[in-house]
Amino acid sequence: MEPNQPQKKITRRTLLGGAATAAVAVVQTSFARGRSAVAVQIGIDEKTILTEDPTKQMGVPPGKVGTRSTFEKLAKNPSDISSRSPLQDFYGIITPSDLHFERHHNGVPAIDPAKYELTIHGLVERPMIFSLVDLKRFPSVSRIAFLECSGNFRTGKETMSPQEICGLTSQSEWTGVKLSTLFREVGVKPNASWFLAEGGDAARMTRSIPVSKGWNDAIIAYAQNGEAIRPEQGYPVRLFLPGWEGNTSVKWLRRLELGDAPWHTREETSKYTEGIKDGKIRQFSFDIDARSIITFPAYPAQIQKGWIEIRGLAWSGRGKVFKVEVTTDAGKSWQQAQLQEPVLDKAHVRFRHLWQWNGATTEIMSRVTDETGYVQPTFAQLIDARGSDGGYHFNPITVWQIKADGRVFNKPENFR
Ligand SMILES: Nc1nc2c(c(=O)[nH]1)N[C@H]1C(S)=C(S)[C@@H](COP(=O)(O)O)O[C@H]1N2
Ligand SMILES: [Mo]
Repeated sequence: MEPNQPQKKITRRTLLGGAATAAVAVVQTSFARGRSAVAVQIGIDEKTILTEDPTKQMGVPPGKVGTRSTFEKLAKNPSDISSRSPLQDFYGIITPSDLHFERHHNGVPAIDPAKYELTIHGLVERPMIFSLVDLKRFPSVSRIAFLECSGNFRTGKETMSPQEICGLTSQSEWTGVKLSTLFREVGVKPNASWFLAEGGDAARMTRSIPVSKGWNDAIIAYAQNGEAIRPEQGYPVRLFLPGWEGNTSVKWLRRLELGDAPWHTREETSKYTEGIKDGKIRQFSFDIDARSIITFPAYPAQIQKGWIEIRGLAWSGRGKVFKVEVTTDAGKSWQQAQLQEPVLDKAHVRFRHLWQWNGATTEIMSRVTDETGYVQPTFAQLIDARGSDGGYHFNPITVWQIKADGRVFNKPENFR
């Protein structure tokens, strides 16, 4: 139920009506029980059993794995190369693992964990090969952090949900061994300033990473939200670089090579650079800039007059979210939203703001400031700074238009 909808009144008539329905249900019990169990197990629409009173029939016994209610139609809406998290359907800050966005350059490889190997070589004292068992013997670390693709922006039409606009960001609790632990194990040489991370997929995706990030907070991750990393997220092992553009978190990680200069791989020349003014481009733009988006009310929601809890997500790759401001009058005035604890470093944070909608058309938006003082820009400011090409690292304020009938639409005002 949306927060501004009136509650259904309980009358004597409704109570009596309920009792009468129950009597009918008793007669159908054994038939209904069979139907109910089958419905859940084969995943058919539970509406077929909705006429029954669930307190009058045996429920379905425990299963090998839990299931999402078939009433919840959550989907990642995949294309050939990516799938996007339905941000508008989430609560709290953790992305359910099966709804984590996916981006693969050449599909998901099948890797046997028993045969898995991670090679570390180059400018090191002791080149080594680690099995998965080896990696799990080291002291482990867990941290909640987001992962976002640097190409996480779409606009162009009114009928776009948060998922379509910026669903290439998700958040998990990642567990693994600190890369600094492995660096000490192999004895990284003092003159090593970069390392190459290589994936074991058909794309053999490779990125050059400054060694300082490896010493600082890089994780060789083998678990996600309490279980082994999913194949889509890099099973059995991925590199995880908190706060950095998603493509540096190389999945299906099989090799790290220490060196004294970047490799200028395919992913660093033909891709993952962005235009700045005067025909110049930025390369190695690792940090994810601060961003926020209102996820409710947002397309395709329709609201009613009265109190609304505006809700959304905010994050920064450079540290903690400092504040989120919300406007409900198309930018004339801004008010500070409440941040829901925990406010974690390089993590999605949930914000909320109470608003009484009077039924007039308006525009609502959110704007984040991170702890470095960086303020989320408007689309016009970004275009101004970069030239006409949007490219990667495009994190503008999202504008939602509220129509008189309460329907909410993306405002693609700025589309080039
Ligand atoms: N080996 C390998 N690693 C990869 C990729 C890939 O195609 N192959 N895609 C990258 C990109 S572009 C992103 S945004 C993230 C996506 O991670 P996810 O699919 O777990 O969300 O993984 C990165 N790591
Ligand atoms: Mo990406």
